[in-house]
Amino acid sequence: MKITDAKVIVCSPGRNFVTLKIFTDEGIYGLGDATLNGMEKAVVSHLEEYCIPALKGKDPRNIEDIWHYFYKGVYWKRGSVSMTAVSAIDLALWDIKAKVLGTPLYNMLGGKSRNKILVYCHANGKDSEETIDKVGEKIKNGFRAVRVQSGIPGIDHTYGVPKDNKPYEPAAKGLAHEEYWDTSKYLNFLPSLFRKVRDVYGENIHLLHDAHHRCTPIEAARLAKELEPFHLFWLEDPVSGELQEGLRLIRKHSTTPVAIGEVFNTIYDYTTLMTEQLIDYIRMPLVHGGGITHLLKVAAMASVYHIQTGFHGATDLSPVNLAAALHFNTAINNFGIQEYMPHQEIVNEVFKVNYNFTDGYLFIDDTHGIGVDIDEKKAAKYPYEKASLPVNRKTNGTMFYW
Ligand code: GCO
Ligand code: MG
Repeated sequence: MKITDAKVIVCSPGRNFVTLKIFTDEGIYGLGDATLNGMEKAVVSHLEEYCIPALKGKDPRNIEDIWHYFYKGVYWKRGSVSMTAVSAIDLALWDIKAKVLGTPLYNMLGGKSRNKILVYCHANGKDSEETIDKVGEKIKNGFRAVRVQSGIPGIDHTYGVPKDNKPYEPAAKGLAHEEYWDTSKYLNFLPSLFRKVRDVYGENIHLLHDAHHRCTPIEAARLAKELEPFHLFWLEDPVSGELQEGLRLIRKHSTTPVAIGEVFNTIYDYTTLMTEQLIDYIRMPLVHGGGITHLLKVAAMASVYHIQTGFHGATDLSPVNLAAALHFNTAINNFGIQEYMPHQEIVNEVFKVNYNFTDGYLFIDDTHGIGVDIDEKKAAKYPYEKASLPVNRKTNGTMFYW
């Protein structure tokens, strides 16, 4: 069996998606997600200029070898652009292999460890009151785990909260706009928000929160400690992703579980965090973390330390990634939770999906392969539109983490 060609499909049904389609001489093709929010064209060019020419003629069944060809074989390795490209290739190859063997992907990964995938959704409001109402709506819609983000008194615009009443979407059209941030206002506000949420809804719902990389280690330690009485399922990205040592200080002070890694790309970003048992959940998604091939290794190493998966699943990861993640989550033993930010309806015009949400869980059907298809004619109706993530400054103008 041979790879005859591959192409990159860029479309923007409400937001940008990059999809890799790999063709074989047996007429079977595979799909991979290659979306890197706000940096889409960098991945497109990496795939088109460097990866696709090298893929042609290779046997798509040799996934491990092809993975290492584009990882070990490449001198300038790692980094989000090249790892997103590697991930897309990997997903497409697993899709092809499962289609050739006539089975849903989870069967190739060890079969079913569970029948349904626990997910968490996002609730956000402009202030505590609205946020608490939104948590209630999510519980009513069947969710058993809710990420809680709220506008903060004295800060104009907060991560995770839309300006209008639309669903939250991280990137906005055009160039990056600037936001302003005040950590002390955030730290003073957040524990009181969670106290109110627990007072209203009790302990019978999982609560999560994303600090989105904005605390110093000691601030993060304070936050994790003060949130401890409210029993979070996890506190996400309490310190910026690149500062692994920062997690030590949080652990010293608190038992609030920690999730990290949506901006990580390889197992090497995790080794210290795992061996020192500094985290509880792996956030690195298939689409940016080397696909199935690499995440199988990350999950296996994590399992040794009783660390579970909780993959990133924002709207900027396409349905191809989400479906692949559901197969992965179905199969591995140390699955924890999956983030689920439902795509807008218009996305389902372009992507035919094989999962559905019922009562707090996502279910994946038995379509062979990853099970998602793309309608290229429909995709062509929605051409790429430049969009960017915001940049963030402290209120005194200093550049900060977004
Ligand atoms: C999350 C994330 C997202 C990211 C977004 C960036 O936990 O879901 O932090 O909201 O900010 O995916 O593109
Ligand atoms: Mg996050």
